[in-house]
Amino acid sequence: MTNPLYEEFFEKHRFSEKNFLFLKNKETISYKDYITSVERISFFFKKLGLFPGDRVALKLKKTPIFLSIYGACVHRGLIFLPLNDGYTNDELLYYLRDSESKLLITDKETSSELKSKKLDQGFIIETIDKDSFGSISKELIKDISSEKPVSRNLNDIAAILYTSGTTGRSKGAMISQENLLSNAQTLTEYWHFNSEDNLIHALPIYHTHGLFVATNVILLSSASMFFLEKFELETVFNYFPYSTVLMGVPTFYIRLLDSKKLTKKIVKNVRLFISGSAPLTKEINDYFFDITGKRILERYGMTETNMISSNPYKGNRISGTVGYPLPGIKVRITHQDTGRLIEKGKIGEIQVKGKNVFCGYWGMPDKTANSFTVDNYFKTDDLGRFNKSGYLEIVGRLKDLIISGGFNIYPKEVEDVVNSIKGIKENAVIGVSHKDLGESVLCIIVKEHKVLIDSNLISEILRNKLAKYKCPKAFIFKNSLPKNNLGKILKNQLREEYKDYFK
Ligand code: MCA
Ligand code: AMP
Repeated sequence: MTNPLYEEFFEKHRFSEKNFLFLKNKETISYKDYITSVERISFFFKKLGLFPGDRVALKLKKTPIFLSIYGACVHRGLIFLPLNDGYTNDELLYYLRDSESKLLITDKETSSELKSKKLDQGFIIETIDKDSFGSISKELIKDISSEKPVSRNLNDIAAILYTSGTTGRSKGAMISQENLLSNAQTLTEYWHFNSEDNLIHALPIYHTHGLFVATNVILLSSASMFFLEKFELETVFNYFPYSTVLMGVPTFYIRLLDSKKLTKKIVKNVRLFISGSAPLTKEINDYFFDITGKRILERYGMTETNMISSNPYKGNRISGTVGYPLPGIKVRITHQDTGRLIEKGKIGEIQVKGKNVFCGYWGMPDKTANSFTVDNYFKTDDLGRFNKSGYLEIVGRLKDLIISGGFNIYPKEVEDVVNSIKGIKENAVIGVSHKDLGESVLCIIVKEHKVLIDSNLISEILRNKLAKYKCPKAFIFKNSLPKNNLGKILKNQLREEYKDYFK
């Protein structure tokens, strides 16, 4: 094979009239038309002078062209680098500079802003808007003779996905063709995907979940997707009778359960409900089962590892667990301090090894080395244990991380920005239980003496520096923060004190 990922996910659909995407306005995009746009964009990349291995960053709303650019990058051997469309310019520029991206594809507004502030140094900008207008749009209608995909092998990097960290800078996880292909093959088989499937795709496509889990599995199994811009409750209910699978974060299921429309009848044709990215409580899983008669299948993954474990397709799906390690993937539990293997049933750090595990952090060999054990297991920083039946349970995290509606927020990043505001002495950012989002962000602040600053002003400052989902939903002002003898803020104490804040 000359480009295994291209051949398995894209090439085979060249002549297929089957629908790949169903859009909200009743339009459809066939596989054949999709591959045509992939090849046209790939040709455009060639004309721009891009070479295999160059990084192509995207900051775009969720549209079909996003997926065409993904395919075009694989075709041309470029490294696909999708970014949250809600990032501020500060955040965006960090990723562009760190990855030394050659090209940014974004909307006209972002492009004009970067250009007017002369922030477009070191990379080309091309534009595409929600309605498909922009500098790339004319390329989509040009007739080009199709070219063969650039030769690549399984070890070549296909994508970089940034993940934040508890300390320091965000890290670009380098994901190879083999990482993507092996995981998609495993999931397709494990979850019984086939060409008859219609998936409701309501997730963002700049993360592993919506991009690699959902989209890659559909491409591999030649199935179709109802491609929604975002999770819209009413639209999801309208699609249920025509769908076979929903993939979502727990918030999707919480919102579905809040509606009287959720009945056994409406989900009759849906063969599989999958949840991941954040803990699904036993309560929600069991309640969903009571209402629909269908047991949500919970699975576990990470940007660095793709999917690690899953409850079984056939057999017992146990709520409160993330199932068995997927075929071909090794999962072990080790003592969080000594790193030694521990007895079955005891809690320790979850470590993972397999073809699914990424190749390291872009430009950060030390961080990469620190993330692996000597025998090459990836350290997840998640705490878990295997129960008596061999199901994995996630019981906590070693990392100071908040997961809000499936988005990861690292308190350190938010705290640093809050601390940079004049008049703020110190602050602590914590995750607090939230009915809709699972966890939500709360910021506890100590102001300098006699400073006049309120939560509205702080909120406004943060919104210019951080993507909205990272911004605290509430601020609390105190005279001091609880600390231990070494001066470390006692976050557990704060979490306990404010645990009912969003209730
Ligand atoms: C939106 N907002 C949020 C979130 N989403 N705030 C906190 N947490 C969130 N998750 C903010 C918006 O900025 C906005 O702020 C306000 O809430 C409402 O925005 P809206 O767009 O209406 O929100 P929504 O449509 O209700 O979105 C909630 C959502 C969405 C459906 C839960 O966040 C979502 O689709 N999450 C999925 C994330 C995901 O795919 N994660 C996978 C990561 P304002 O009102 O101030 O303007 S990959 C991963 O974790 C691993 C690999 C894995 O295992 O999958
Ligand atoms: P990300 O860095 O966005 O890839 O998020 C990965 C993290 O999400 C994991 O390390 C876990 O902490 C969390 N996660 C993913 N799936 C689940 C799940 N089913 N239950 C609990 N936590 C999960």
